Amino acid sequence: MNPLIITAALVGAEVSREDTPHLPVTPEEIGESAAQAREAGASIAHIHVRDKAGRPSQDRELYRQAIREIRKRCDIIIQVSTGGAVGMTAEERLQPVTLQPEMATLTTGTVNFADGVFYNPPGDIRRFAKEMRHYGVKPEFEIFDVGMVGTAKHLVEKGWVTGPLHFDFVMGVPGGIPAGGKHLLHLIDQLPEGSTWSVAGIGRYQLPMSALGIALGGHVRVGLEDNLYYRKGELATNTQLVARVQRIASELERKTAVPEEARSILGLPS
Ligand code: KMH
Ligand code: ZN
Repeated sequence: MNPLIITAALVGAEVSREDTPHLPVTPEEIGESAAQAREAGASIAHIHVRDKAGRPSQDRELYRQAIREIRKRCDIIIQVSTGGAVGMTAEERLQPVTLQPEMATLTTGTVNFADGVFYNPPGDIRRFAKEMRHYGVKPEFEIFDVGMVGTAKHLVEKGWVTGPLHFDFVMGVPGGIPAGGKHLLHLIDQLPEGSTWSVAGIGRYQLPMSALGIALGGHVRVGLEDNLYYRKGELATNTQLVARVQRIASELERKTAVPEEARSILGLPS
């Protein structure tokens, strides 16, 4: 089997320091958390940034600082969010793409997101795809429900996204596809030949979906963006969540990819 790519979703937009003291918030903390996740076995850091008050932000300068802090410390693949937080405009969300990170997320559909709506109309999706192509950024299709895979394939048919395709299935967001084995198999079944995929289970589904992802030959995303707990009632750190996936993979005799191997698997320049 391919080496396992572990993505560390370090920060997100929905959780706060009130929820957990372990959340990295400043660019330095994000850099440090990425370096520790890399040590523990992660090869991609999926990042959001926060402003001085700890609120979610898509500010280009904050991303520039966070990327600098990560790069000072390690060679992990940096994947910026273009999802940002519910309610942000397309202009706001696109800012970090102009910094030409190696990867960025691209959600290919609108979905209810707990009490909000994560709004991604067709015109915005095309615009995001074209901007990523313009800046040479590889999209990770961020799939919250089945129909989004079809829209991603449409972008490829139209030539707006080219190259090896990578999908991340985010499962268990209230409003999106539930987390579970049969749903995961159905999603995998929709993918174009040769695609790579990873799975991110939300909350208590993070652990079982990770185990499934490893066993099925896919890749895995964990981190505080998606889940705050190591086990019921016990808050986790990003490092602990990554290290656990690395240990499970090792028990299943699946090697973990270092960033250079992950670049090769994903078709990124080394
Ligand atoms: N915060 C969510 C509304 C992404 O990073 O691209 C969207 C999200 C997806 O987190
Ligand atoms: Zn995110």
